[in-house]
Amino acid sequence: MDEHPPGIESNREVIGRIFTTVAEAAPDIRAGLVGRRDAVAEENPSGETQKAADVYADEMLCERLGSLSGVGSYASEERSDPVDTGSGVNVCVDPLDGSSNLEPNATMGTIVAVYEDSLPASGESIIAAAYVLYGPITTMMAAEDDTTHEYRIDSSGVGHLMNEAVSIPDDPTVYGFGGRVPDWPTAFHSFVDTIESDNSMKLRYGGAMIGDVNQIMTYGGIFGYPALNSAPDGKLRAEFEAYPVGYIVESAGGASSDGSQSLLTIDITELHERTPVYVGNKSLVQKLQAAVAHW
Ligand code: P6P
Repeated sequence: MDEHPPGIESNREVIGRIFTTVAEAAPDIRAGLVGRRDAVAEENPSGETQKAADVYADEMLCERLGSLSGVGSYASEERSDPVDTGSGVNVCVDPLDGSSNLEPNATMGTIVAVYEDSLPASGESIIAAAYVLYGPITTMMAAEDDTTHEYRIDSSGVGHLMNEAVSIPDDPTVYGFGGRVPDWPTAFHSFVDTIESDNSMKLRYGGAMIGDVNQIMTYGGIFGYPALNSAPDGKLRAEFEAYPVGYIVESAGGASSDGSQSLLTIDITELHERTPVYVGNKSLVQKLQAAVAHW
């Protein structure tokens, strides 16, 4: 039970409104993908080509989340700086994760993170996170109070509980790692070799973090976008991808790492800062850390 002075909204109430708003937006984002596969002239702050669908989802979520009572700022992968929207928690969004999957009609997602601290916030100030997965059906993993629940989102944007208190399966069976294999550091390559020598493990990599992480949440295993020889910080953004997914996976009994520590304990100084990302079963993340700690 939230104990707070009358009239001062609890974070729980604001988080509930944020999750409901993201669920309600999901069918509209999904419907808006049609006819928005083309690239636009601009690049996002990470230097990546923006698709019309990225801009569409970002503008919708900025308007809907930014207008909520209790949301103090809106930031996204598609914008250089946060938008001041009043007072309260700070919302960071990857509006359309994996938009390069739009042309081949593969999975994509929306990621949302809620921080108490001002931006750029550390992972330790995250108080809630969720991702929407645009797959054969639309689902949402939502985590707060260190617990993750899974919902089916219907065509009206209403969430229906599918899996209460999600727990990653104890016996891992899938793995997937980003980046080009020749660009993997030797120690990481050796770790992947040990994974591949285990005949209970199968490769699952779809090119959109949310689709690949949802494989891990469903079947157990490990996903990573590693530090690369050409990019020691990897590709994924801490504020918009690593912290929220790390929080969701850890709240489901899994582990996250940047190669040496939980993603939630790494500090950032820039809003769009990147970090290596590994998430999955604790046993596999521990083996990963042992393998890459000395490279
Ligand atoms: P690559 C999508 O662009 C993304 O940010 C993540 O969703 C995904 O895990 C990664 O990049 C895929 O990168 O190099 O395999 O195309």
